[in-house]
Amino acid sequence: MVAVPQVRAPSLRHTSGDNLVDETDDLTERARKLFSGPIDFLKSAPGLQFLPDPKVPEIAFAGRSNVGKSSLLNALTNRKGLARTSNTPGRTQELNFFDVGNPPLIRLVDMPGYGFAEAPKDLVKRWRFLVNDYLRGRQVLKRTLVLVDSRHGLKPVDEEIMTMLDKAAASYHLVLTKGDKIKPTELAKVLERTAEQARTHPAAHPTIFTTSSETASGIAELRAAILDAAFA
Ligand SMILES: Nc1nc2c(ncn2[C@@H]2O[C@H](COP(=O)(O)OP(=O)(O)OP(=O)(O)O)[C@@H](O)[C@H]2O)c(=O)[nH]1
Ligand SMILES: [Mg+2]
Repeated sequence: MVAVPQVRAPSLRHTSGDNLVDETDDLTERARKLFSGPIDFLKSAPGLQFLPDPKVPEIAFAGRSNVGKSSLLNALTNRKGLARTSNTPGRTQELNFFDVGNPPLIRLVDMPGYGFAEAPKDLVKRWRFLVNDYLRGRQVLKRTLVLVDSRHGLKPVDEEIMTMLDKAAASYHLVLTKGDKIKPTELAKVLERTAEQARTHPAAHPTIFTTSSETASGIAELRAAILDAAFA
């Protein structure tokens, strides 16, 4: 077993004259600050043997191909081209690690999508094993974000990965993506239905996020949840 050093959230206390002043205790504000600081691509891992040292809390982005994982990572970090996005499913092919903070306080992990039928079968299998093994076995993984296209809601392949995470007791947030693509009334219905379905999954966090990487709706809230999960 690898010993994981204790990592603390950045202290936002600073001295003003001789006084120690609390700048803010607000999680959203702390998350905003952290995510507007240095964020760097660390490495791509095509296999488990290439993972970085497990010394920093990690948050993973999982979900079907083209659901918007890389776009969400870019929106959260306010950097357009940090993670590579594409209209063509299958853009992200390895586990990509991004350091938030310098020295890093949190690592974001962009992953290949699952359920991508057009890719060669052995490639899909390899991605699936890599993603599943990482999600099930990574000790510093503090939370997984399971992204779901808000236009479609949960598909059988989403439920499959949720069940896999349930069995591994690996806690996850469902995140409805591309909220700008449907009407708010529709989005509310999908959210309600998804929450109902999530209740049967023990590792699903009760809070479900609705986001848009286009309009940045829901992004500040998700940043706060990431910071919270990383240091819970
Ligand atoms: N309108 C809108 N489009 C989005 C949003 N998020 C992603 N997209 C688009 O959806 C497509 C796929 O986005 P990606 O971020 O590459 O999706 P991915 O899940 O990383 O895909 P893979 O790496 O192939 O698994 C791109 O054309 C994005 O511009 C969103 O919130 N709103
Ligand atoms: Mg991607």
